[in-house]
Amino acid sequence: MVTQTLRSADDCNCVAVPPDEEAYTLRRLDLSEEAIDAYYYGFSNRVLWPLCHGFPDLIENRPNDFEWYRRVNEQFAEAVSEHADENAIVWLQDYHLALAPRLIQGSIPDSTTVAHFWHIPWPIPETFRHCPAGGHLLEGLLGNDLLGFHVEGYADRFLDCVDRFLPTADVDRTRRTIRYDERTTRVVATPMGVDAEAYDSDARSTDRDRLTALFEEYGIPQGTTLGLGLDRLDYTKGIPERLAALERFFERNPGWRGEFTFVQKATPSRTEIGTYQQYGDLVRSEVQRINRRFGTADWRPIVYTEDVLPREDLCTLYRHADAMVVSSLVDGMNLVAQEYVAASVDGDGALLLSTRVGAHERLGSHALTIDPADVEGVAAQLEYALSMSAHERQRRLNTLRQRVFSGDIQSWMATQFDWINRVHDDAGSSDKSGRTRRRTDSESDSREPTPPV
Ligand code: ADQ
Repeated sequence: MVTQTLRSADDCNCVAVPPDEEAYTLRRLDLSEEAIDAYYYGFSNRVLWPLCHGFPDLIENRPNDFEWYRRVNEQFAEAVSEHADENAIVWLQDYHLALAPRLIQGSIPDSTTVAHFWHIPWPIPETFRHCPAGGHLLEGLLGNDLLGFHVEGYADRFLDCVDRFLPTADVDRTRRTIRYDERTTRVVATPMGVDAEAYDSDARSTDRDRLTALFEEYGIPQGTTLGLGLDRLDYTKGIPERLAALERFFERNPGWRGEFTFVQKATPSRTEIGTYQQYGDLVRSEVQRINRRFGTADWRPIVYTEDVLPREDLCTLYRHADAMVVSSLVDGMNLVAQEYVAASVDGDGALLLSTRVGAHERLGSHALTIDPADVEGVAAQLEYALSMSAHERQRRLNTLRQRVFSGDIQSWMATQFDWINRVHDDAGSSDKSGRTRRRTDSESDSREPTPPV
């Protein structure tokens, strides 16, 4: 939760951050264990996460979870209303706060703008109908003046769901606006990028000796060709599918045994939830099985680690990985793919990228596209990646790097705030009950913010 005009209070729940710069004030909200279990591990991650990623079978609709989700959203909304002054901008992040926008609008000055960025996909109506309290969720989100998604497809699906499940809403698909309960919400697609300059410069300052040390630490033969996967341990990331493709790759290419090592860095996530525990168990046992099948006394095909990696190590691996595999089954955007490209400063990497991630819209034409469910196809693309000429690697990466740099995190912020300012100005030209003041030609709808590249 970020508000533009935060007053610092002396109560102990406010803290200036980052500690050495004190750029803004963070207000912490206390949540009980029960609230965290039901709100975070419950409705957010047992209902909304699987729903939005198109896994309705994984939805666990436990009693009281939605009620806690509502209560915690109220808690956030109350906290915001204590800080949101006239003309403030409230910028909400993600699926944990779907009810907050409407609650906030009811308790802040009319001149305040409420915007929200939804970091994960939005499902098709046939999936959304499985959402418990789906109508409340849509109503909550239509408390926003601006609602952002990574890609146009998610924005369009949101409009589809509103159209279908809130019959009294007036959906304008051309302008991507929704008029509901005397309020207008503008829906936009603004793909998120990474801090490309920072990954570039951090990768440039890595030391080849660090790679040698990492190889030693993880028992990787020096000089081996390196593949890389880096993900949260989440069932959307397609890790077992990636492992199956690696197994097929080593079956098809005995010559690569001992010569190619795949490092899979996985970060345990939401481990309170059974589905995640089972997923972690499956990934670990598949790694062991494949390593038993192909490994030798001095070489393992897959080096699996759940270690927390310092940024220097992360950048070392990104820079020196000959192939990075992003095989998500569904992924709102996927920042890892963009970080890899930004850190590939020598122009000799290769990115295998699932067609099912938001980042594919920006990078798909020059990455090596994969369907994560097609084991044979992914194995073949990996063969291709490892046999690509230096010229082709460089040519593909040049374009990928241009796109990652021109659509970086700074440009995403600028685009978000262009839109926020625009809806703020539009709201100024009509009061919140919808009475529109006459606008001059220069304020017309042609004022589109610069689209992200
Ligand atoms: P995530 O699902 O978490 O994000 P992703 O976009 O790849 O997925 O971002 C993960 C981030 O965590 C990356 O910045 C990565 O570098 C970092 N990370 C992961 N493991 C790490 C480790 N061991 N050490 C250091 N850093 C690590 C959600 C959505 C995505 C969407 C983002 C942003 O699921 O689709 O792209 O939000 O909107």
